[in-house]
Amino acid sequence: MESKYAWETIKEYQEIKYSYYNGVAKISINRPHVHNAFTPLTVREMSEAMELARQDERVGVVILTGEGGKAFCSGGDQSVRGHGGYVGEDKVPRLNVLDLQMQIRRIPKPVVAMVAGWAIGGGHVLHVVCDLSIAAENARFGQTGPKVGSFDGGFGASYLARVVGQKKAREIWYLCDQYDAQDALQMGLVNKVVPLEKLEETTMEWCAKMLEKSPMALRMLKSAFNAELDGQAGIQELAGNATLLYYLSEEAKEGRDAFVQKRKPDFAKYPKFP
Ligand code: S0N
Repeated sequence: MESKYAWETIKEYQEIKYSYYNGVAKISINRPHVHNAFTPLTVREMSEAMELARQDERVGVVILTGEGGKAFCSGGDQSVRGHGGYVGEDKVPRLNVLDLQMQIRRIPKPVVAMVAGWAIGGGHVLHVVCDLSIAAENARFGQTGPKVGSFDGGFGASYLARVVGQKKAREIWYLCDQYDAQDALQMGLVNKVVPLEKLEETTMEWCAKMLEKSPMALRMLKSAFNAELDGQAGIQELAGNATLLYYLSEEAKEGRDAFVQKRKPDFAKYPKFP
């Protein structure tokens, strides 16, 4: 489907597209012939693009999606699944999608899954770990692990259970059924369902709303939502943001300046809030 937005290609990749428009970075899996199943290379490219989006100061929101309108992502490419992971040109088996999941959670900007068609297996987990999911009416969701000899006991199980509840998450994994967009909306698995032809427009409208908001407030909220679930690693992320804010203060700069100027710091002038 033609986009009405003038997406600028930031970098050419083999298995994904990475583009930018108006504060939004779009990472799109470009393997529609296999419903956007991922190989180690797909994941490596997505990972690099996610890092580029993180470092790009123009980017406030990231969209994760798949090309073709028939699939968001159908998980790991079963044709290259080898002994201990997915095998790329270097013949090394990898489960590198787990690192990408962490990146999606850690990037201090909202990540929106724009889901048309299949979001299945490891592809389903990718949308689950995104901050928000907007689905087209043709979207279909599900896990296939126990059917095809795999499982994701990390975010794919525990975070899914936080999103839809324990009973529903167990049903999704144990039965390997497929759920339509309305089912997904009802169980809180997606934020909104729209006709396919409105998917990109609605996603961009949601992005525009977030881009109007305070980036620091969104950043703090994302790390706060994560902290509640991620234990010590979550606290580290939230605390890192607290340090960032403290570094911006005159009080913290006084400590730095005093050290550089080889004098005693004067912290007395800073307020001691009740
Ligand atoms: C999505 C399904 C239900 C769509 O069915 P439909 O519409 O009948 O289309 P098909 O004819 O089946 O598919 C069209 C073509 O696309 C190929 N294809 C589809 N999915 C894949 C895939 N995942 N890998 C390779 N090829 C795929 C079809 O073969 C077909 O090709 P042609 O036309 O040549 O015949 C249906 O396609 C389906 O069920 N797909 C498989 C879904 C699946 O089981 N995915 C894998 C699930 N497992 C994972 O994702 C692993 C999870 C994971 O990655 C992970 C988790 C935790 C820890 C580590 C890992 C890790 O492994 O990295």
